Amino acid sequence: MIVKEDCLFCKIVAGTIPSKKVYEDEQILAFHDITPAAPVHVLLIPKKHIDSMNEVTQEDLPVIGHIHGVAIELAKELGVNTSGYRLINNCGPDSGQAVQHLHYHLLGGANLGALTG
Ligand code: D5M
Repeated sequence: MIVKEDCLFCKIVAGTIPSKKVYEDEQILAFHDITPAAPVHVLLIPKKHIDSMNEVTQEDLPVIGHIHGVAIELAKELGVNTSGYRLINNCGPDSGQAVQHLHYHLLGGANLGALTG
């Protein structure tokens, strides 16, 4: 497993920084965001350290698909599948990516507004 020593989310994966886990398996972890932007705000990450979407390789694509599948299941479990939700990845400076470990935000539980227009 690729781990980056000074990475916040690698420390969450290792358990040296606590998190409120909602899902975990060998490949991925999902936990509540510490500064929720919506009533439901969960982060889904690969356990393998990947800096951002830009560093995703062909061999990482199955885990990206797996994250997507688990996000669909968590949306059901957290009761937002019918009301609606958003799955977001921030990549790079213009997106506001603050943590350099690939992650997806699952947001719901309120009207999130239009992303554009
Ligand atoms: O989003 C990074 C997200 O990471 C941001 O919404 C806060 C969240 N965050 C930061 N530290 C923690 C800890 N310790 N637990 C849970 N969530 C955390 P970005 O897309 O990089 O802007």
